[in-house]
Amino acid sequence: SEKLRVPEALTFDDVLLRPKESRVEPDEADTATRVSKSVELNVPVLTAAMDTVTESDMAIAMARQGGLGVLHRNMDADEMAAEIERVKRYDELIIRDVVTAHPEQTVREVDTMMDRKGVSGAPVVDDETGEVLGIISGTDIRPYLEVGESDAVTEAMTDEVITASEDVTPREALELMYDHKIERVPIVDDENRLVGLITMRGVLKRREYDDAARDDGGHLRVGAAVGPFEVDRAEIADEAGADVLFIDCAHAHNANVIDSAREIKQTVEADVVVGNIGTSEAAEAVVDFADGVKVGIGPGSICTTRVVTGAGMPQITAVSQVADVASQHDVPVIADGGITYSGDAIKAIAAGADAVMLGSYFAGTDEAPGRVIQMNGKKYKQYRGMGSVGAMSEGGGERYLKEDDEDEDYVPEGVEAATPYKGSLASELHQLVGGMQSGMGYVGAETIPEFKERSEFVRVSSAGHQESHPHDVMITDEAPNYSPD
Ligand code: RVP
Repeated sequence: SEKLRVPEALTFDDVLLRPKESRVEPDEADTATRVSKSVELNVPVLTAAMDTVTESDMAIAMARQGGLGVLHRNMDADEMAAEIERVKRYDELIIRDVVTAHPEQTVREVDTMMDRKGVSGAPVVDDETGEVLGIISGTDIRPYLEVGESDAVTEAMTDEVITASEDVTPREALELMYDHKIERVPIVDDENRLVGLITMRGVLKRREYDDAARDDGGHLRVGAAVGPFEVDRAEIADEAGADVLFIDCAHAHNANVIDSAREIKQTVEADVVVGNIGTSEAAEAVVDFADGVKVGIGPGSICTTRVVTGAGMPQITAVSQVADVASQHDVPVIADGGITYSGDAIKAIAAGADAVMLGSYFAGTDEAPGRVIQMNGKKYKQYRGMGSVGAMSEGGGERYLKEDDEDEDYVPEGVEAATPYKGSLASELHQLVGGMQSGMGYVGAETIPEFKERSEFVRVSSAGHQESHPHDVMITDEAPNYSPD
């Protein structure tokens, strides 16, 4: 019958990248990409908007490493705003909460105060006007402690202060500090009033993260999930400084969802990524306004959508169908869910994605919410679907909820689970991205766009799949990037 003439859809394990001639060494492969029209990343990886994966700690760690964390929405809009602001303020170049000394204090008092606050220097500020009168450091104080500890701090301070204005760049600040052999530069307004402080330590600390995802003002980037009908939350998150809003819906190819997403897009300054979708028609329906699209109908490790509803789309086919349409409109594509190994992540990019989103891969790291649990001498962390009973009853589940559901009437589309404890996000991400770069090496591509162009798949049989994994041996030592299913 016509009904049974069905197209085939493929997923990660059905395909492999065909090796090609190459001159590319893996560590030369450049992973820079775009997640949405105006947000570029050096690392093409996002953490899932799930309450066991991404809160501000994860978002900070991800942005520092060059990726992007997407805050979950199982919290009210004000809490979300506070989380966004925490990420935005985190690696700030200019310290706003400055420890200051005051002219009427003695050298001894200032020394004690600096000791207590754990700083090695402080601007001396006029209480009335807020003007910077001088700057005092441990080195200035030391000689006075012997002979004049009750002298006024104004005796000991340096009064020719090198200051800068708020628009100073990290580089300029560092040059000022080197040129004048100083360790801190007060930031002042037009009337020489203190507004902040830049320290040598602060500038050098930021340098450790030279791949970090930062906005034009130098603040870490952060994404936030908003329900398709949560216009208020979208406005609040936007106001708080979120760089990208992710319309968080299990099936975004829905006329009401799309109308509302369009309205949100018109209201906010942030980029708006619409998802999830899994077909070319769904992509057609949103590419005229979306700043990015997110793909994944049922591939997630904790997701039961396909078994509960009978609907879904194997992820490699879903990504390539969406990407065929999105790429024609210059709309970036994010492949969300189902990625177990670094090889899956780079296959998603070969299928047409610009970046990948992962949940289970990172849920076991220190930066994910929740504590470490011990079972039978092994360490785990909790990981649950946002459509699981546990997550829905705590509020986040509108994504999977029918309007008049009561607690006990939930028809969940996710499960609650535990995942092995994995240590730091940085080392997990290093393995993931390293494996992806090696994949680029096998295909001979130096950049993500080139890789998307050049990569080809071969189809794998179940015998081929078995051959791919370690076989006919007993693994004796755990590899940092492989554990048997
Ligand atoms: P994974 O990386 O395979 O663990 O998948 C994570 C993705 O699964 C999320 O980004 C989200 O799209 C999806 N998800 C989250 N909750 C549920 C559910 O309860 N069904 N699915």
